[in-house]
Amino acid sequence: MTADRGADGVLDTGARLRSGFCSIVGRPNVGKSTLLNALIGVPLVITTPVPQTTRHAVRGVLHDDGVQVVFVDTPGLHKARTLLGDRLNEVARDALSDVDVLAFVVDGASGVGRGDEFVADLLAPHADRTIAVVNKIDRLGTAAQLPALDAVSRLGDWAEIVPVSAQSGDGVEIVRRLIVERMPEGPPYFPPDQITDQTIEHRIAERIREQAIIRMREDVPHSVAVLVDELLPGTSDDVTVVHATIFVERDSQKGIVIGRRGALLRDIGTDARPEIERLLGTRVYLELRVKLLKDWQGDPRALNRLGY
Ligand SMILES: Nc1nc2c(ncn2[C@@H]2O[C@H](COP(=O)(O)OP(=O)(O)O)[C@@H](O)[C@H]2O)c(=O)[nH]1
Ligand SMILES: [Mg+2]
Repeated sequence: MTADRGADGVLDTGARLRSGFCSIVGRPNVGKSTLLNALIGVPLVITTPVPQTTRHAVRGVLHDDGVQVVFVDTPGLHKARTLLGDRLNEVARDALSDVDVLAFVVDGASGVGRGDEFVADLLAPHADRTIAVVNKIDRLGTAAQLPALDAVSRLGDWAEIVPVSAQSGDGVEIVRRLIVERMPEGPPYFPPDQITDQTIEHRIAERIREQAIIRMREDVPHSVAVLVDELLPGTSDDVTVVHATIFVERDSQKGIVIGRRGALLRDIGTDARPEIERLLGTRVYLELRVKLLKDWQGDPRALNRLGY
């Protein structure tokens, strides 16, 4: 990851600055993306109840009084069943090396399981720079917290173990402070007004994908991918026209995403639009279409085209 540290000298104020990288890792659905949003205080990445929602190593930047932390949100580490799954694991594994701190997120409410042990084994060589974050404590009574912390402590020799609720914000400030403390001296990697390396097109596509997958059942969410085709100026200055395509893997899924008389597709657009308008700072005219990209999860060329 150090190879990407290309923005040296962006802000040469002469002051002694500290900066570094912190990867957020764990099995799927433990709350990694929710934690990233809480740590930087901006709803940067989508979070849903569907496992494997995150498909990229998204960087979210915390600017904190002379300290810059570049957080890397990662796909959940899991037993892959598809080529997409393999690539997601690869992305997450790559995020383990060359970072200053690792945040190992565990779902304290559902208990430690084999998925967590699998991740803990990968983290073992980095335990001394790993902060174990026991998440979802809002769903645990006080009495159940201690056993949860104990179970996580038995997974490895972690530098710290912190109970949090990424959703309510409880304990997040403690995690933020522990991470900020560990940042070495270094130049800022991003200008002060930039909070991510994601393009605007990608962020828009993610908002559409979020709205699509929360409406789908079973395996359909995993079959959905979204690309923004183009952003065009509208008829007036305060309107942007967004053309985007929702890809599915099987012909039968087209109808599922479109819904009866297009009702579902309309709902996806209606609910994604406010967030897209906030991102663009204009009103938005959203034109969505649904296309079949047959078996894309197992097709290297299709995966490349979709950016995975
Ligand atoms: N009760 C509770 N739910 C949470 C918390 N953090 C995340 N979640 C939920 O857990 C699910 C997965 O969260 P997400 O951040 O997408 O997990 P990821 O797959 O690890 O990135 C979502 O439905 C979140 O709303 C928490 O602190 N408490
Ligand atoms: Mg995620």
